Amino acid sequence: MKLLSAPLHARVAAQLLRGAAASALLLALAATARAESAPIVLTGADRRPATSLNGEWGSIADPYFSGLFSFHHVEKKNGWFLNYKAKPGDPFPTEYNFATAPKLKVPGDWNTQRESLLYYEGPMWYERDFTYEPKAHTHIFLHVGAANYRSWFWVNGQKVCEHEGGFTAINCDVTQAVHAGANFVVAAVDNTRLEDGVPGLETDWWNYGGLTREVSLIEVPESFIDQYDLHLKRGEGSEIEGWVHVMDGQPGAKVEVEIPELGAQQSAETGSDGRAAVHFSVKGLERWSPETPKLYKVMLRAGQDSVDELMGFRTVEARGTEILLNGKPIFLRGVAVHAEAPYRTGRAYSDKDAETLLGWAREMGCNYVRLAHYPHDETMLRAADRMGVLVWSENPVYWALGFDNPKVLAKAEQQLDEEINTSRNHAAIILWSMANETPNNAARTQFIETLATRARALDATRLITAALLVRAEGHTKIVDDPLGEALDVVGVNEYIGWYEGRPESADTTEWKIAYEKPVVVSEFGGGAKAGLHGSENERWTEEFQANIYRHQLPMLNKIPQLRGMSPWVLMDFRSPNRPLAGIQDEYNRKGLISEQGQKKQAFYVLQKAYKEGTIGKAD
Ligand code: GCB
Repeated sequence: MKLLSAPLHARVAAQLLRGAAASALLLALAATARAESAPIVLTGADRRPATSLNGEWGSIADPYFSGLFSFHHVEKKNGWFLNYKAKPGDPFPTEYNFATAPKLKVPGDWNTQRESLLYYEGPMWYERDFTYEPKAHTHIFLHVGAANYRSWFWVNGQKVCEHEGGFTAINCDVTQAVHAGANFVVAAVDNTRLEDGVPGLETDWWNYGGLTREVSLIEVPESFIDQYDLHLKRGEGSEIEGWVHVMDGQPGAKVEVEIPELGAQQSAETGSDGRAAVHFSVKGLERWSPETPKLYKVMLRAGQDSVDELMGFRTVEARGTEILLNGKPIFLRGVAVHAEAPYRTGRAYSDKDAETLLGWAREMGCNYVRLAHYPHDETMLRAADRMGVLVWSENPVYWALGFDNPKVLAKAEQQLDEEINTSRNHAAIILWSMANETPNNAARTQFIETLATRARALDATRLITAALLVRAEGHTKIVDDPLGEALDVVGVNEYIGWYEGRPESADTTEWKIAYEKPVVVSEFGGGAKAGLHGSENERWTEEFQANIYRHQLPMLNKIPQLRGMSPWVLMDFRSPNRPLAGIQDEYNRKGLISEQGQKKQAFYVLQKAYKEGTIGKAD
């Protein structure tokens, strides 16, 4: 864990800077004494009081990377973040000005905010002014829900941190950079796809760039709770266990956990690693489940710091070919969901987006969603907790990556750590997915096994999965990818009736699955343009898509270890891989609902099966 204390000279520089106008001299001083540090994970950041920095930010597209390169290669002389406002007497003309530059809304991708940016891939510079009154003896974090894909941040010209990965939160310590009074923050966000990125060069979704999730300042005491993990212990009883970590505290610091509604209170002390182990029994606990998504207020305290959480308690485990929720077998009636905003398109970020998407899933009879193909935001996970929808959460290891490149593994590990450490207190999440549809070779298997081992070490309370490809021998589908060994639940993607064969081919398909483990068919489906009608033999009609579902469901029902499914996909979503004019128009049309909310016939086929319990073993 990285210590947050900045070197003394940085603290002095920051004090000098507090309240001072941003002059070139001070900025240069700040640049040499900058307190740049790696971002940290803050569990439950959204539960803390915050100063919002959402709203309109000045924005400058930088397709030639001039702003970044001038920072990195020209001795910090002319970086766009340093003199963003022209001043009389400047020795050179300032050819940009954030104050008069076009605005972009934060949160939000840039692609859907300005027509000229729909296909833009490259760096975008963002700037926003804010006033602030820092309190003494605090840490101030710049909290960025997500910035796709790489990002760099400066406060008052002082670099505070950088980050890679487009779907996990960033918390930069800006304590040394923020002054009392007027301040400004500059962010450079670059969505250039990278060969050694995670994900890599090709995905089947739009590469939405920008500050796609909420941005705020979070102030915490000097010593504070950064991460915690509280969960119900597996078994019959009602024992809550876990830990609370205190950053920058002394060993032996007192930590308290209280659940007022259960009259439960527990104290513990931190060890030399800053962690306090917690273990206590509660009486009268109502377990969280899709039928009873009970959430409790949980108060965490350490010294001056406190966090008020809202948490559900449940257990999940795999036994033989069963998935047990609270000790009882469950069938996952699901659907896959992209973080695509309903009605307006673009990257989803709001409560309303989450409630619309999960509301549709609920309406269809789902108790589960596969949140594809990357970690979704806190609003989605909070909504899933509240609405009682079980979640498969996924690391963006997608299709072919540089599996033999240790740099790529390090990036995947970092994103996995951030995902688990941020989201581990959501009762809704039951599955951590390591990857989607990866090629079966030794380097890939080792790469993902490494991730699975890491995920288990971080969180032994959930199940590990991945969506595997299937191979075929005649009419038989074979699931024997060696990666299955490393999984608790085997995810299987197949597209019978769409990419292969006819919908009726499903009737004669047999399945051979090498693993006596629960199987979730994590994808199947086909495309249809909402409102396009015709015969069930005509591709792209709603009838064709519905027919795929009518033949898939009885076939899937014959797989003995089938414990769930999440057909592809709840709603149509933008993808540059889908250019067919008049039909796709750069949308993947496998949605059961269009991006404008029109339900297609297949929605009702699946709804009927889910509601009447004709699919899977009843739970
Ligand atoms: C898949 C991928 C998913 C695609 C889908 C499709 O197998 O996992 O990301 O969007 O197929 O529509 O082809």
